[in-house]
Parts: sequence; C-alpha cells; structure tokens
Amino acid sequence: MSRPLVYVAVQQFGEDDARARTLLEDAGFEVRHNPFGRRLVSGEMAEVLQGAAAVLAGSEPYDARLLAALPTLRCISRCGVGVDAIDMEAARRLGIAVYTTPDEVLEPMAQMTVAMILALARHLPLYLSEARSGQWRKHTGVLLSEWTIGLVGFGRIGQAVARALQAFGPRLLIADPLADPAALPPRIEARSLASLLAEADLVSLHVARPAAEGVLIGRQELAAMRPGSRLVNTARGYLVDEAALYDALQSGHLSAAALDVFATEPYTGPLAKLPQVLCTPHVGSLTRASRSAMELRCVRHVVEHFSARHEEKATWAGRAS
Ligand code: 8YV
Repeated sequence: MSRPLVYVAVQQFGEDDARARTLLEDAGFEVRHNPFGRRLVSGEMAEVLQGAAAVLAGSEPYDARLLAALPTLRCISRCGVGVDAIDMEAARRLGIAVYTTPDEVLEPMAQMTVAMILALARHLPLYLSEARSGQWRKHTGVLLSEWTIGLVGFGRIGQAVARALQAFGPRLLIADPLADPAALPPRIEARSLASLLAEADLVSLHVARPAAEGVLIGRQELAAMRPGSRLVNTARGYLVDEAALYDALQSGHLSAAALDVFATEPYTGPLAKLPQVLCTPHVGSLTRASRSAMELRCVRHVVEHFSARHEEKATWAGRAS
C-alpha cells in the first residue's frame, strides 16, 4: 500500500520555516514538490498532479476538466485565500474538498495595502525612478488625513485595510453591495461604486470577484475617477483593464498607481515602465510570519482532512463516485 501523495504546487514552501514541511512528512504522506520554480500552467497540470491525493495550491488554475482528469484527488488546500482559479462547482460535484487560509492573509494584506497607499501619498515610485536617473526633485506629498480613500470590496481584507488606515485619519468610503450600511464600523461611509470613484483621491480594490464576471475597473470607471487620483490593486489583475489604466496614467488623468497583481503573471508589460507606477510581483501576503502561518494552516487542513475522515486504504487509489 503506497502512501498518499501530496503535491506541493506552491512555489515557496518551507523557505524560512521548516515546520510545515516536517508536519507533512511526519504525517506519513509522500511529498512531491513543484520543480519548475514558477506557477504550474494548465497544459501540464493533469500530468504533473496525476496520482495526488491532495495538492497544496497556489493560484494556478483548477478547471472542471482538470479536476475530472485527477481521479485520486480528494483535497485542494490553498496557501492563500482566493478560490477564483478553482472551479468550485466541479470540486463540489467530484467530492474534492477545498480549504483556504483566510485569517493568515489579513494582516500582511492590510500592511501591504497601507504601504502602497503611503508610497503613493509621498511619491515614492517617482523618487525611485528619478534618483536612478540622477534627478534631485522635490514633490509635495500629502498626509493621509488629507485624502478620501475608497475601498472597493469590504470583506475581511477590506475591513482589515480600513482598520489599519484609520490610524492615519483619512476619510474612508466603501463600495460593497454585500455590506449593510447600517452595520458599518464608525467613520466609514457606504457609497455606490460610481459615487466612490467620483469622490475618492485613491481607490483600492479588495473584491473577490471571479474572472468570469469580467473587468470591474474598465475605461469607463477610470474616466469616472477624480482627475489626479490613484489606483491600488492588491486583489486580482483581471479586475482592471490594464490598457485603459496605462492610457489614464499616460494622459495624467490618474496620477499614480500601485499594482501587486496583473492579468497575466509574471507581468512584463508597459505599466512597469511608468515612473509613477509601483509594481510588485503578487506578494501582498508574503511576509515571513504570515507565510509560515499560511503554510502550517495549509498543511494542517490536509492532515486533518484525511485523519478526520478515517480514509479507507482503498480510497487512496481512486475517488468514490
Ligand atoms: C497568493 C493570494 O495566492 O491568497 C491569495 O488568494 O492571492 C496570495 O496569497 C499566494 O501568495 C500564493 O501562494
């Protein structure tokens, strides 16, 4: 009887903290790691994941066809919170459990977002680029208390960002059709998306909207933003029309942007060349402490999934239909 195989698809695993790796090995699983040093791509996944009982998943795509082609797969444990790359309906139908690490991403995401907002408030991307070309120029910044900041999406991450921002005293608006305006925390005002875009000096995205629903901030929404305002996106790249954003920045209608996520990653497009744009490689949740906590939680979900269900030996060989 072979040991159940856990495939570690996430790229960084156990780099700063060996506890998750040890926990996985001590639990008796056979462990195989993504050897490519990059995100898995859909064309290779059916082969690479064949025989796996569980996968420690990053943001690579798990569509219905792939899931159906992996008959031994019982559990997808995301090292992260978004399930937009997983066909949840197919997973449910096929009896594949999906787990995420929602608590562990809150603090790093909030801190990354605040870091990006502060960077734009004080023109840090611009200084970086000007210093590199030998320019010594001063640009007057703002205190966050001078700004109206609009948070699009007020789930747990949006709320964590709002709490962190309140230390700096900006006026805070939120747009979220699921948020009850009567139940909002103090000093936070609800708006429609259109009103928020028209009022905010900076708009930050925190929505868990699937790619299939299309772009949220397109040419029209960018045009509706205040002249000179800014966009921060730490959620998902497909939420923003990147070509329209580039045009809005080039024309000066938007004065700056900070982007951690892109429609296609790794991103090599023109936004990265603009001096007023801060680009980071999808690292919003990546801090030493939070990564360790995410990895541990991610592994615990797998260990608990299999031990709680007292899996019959026979089921390792194939999913019961
Ligand atoms: C990455 C994220 O998935 O939580 C999410 O949904 O976007 C990120 O945390 C994670 O870093 C990949 O392991």
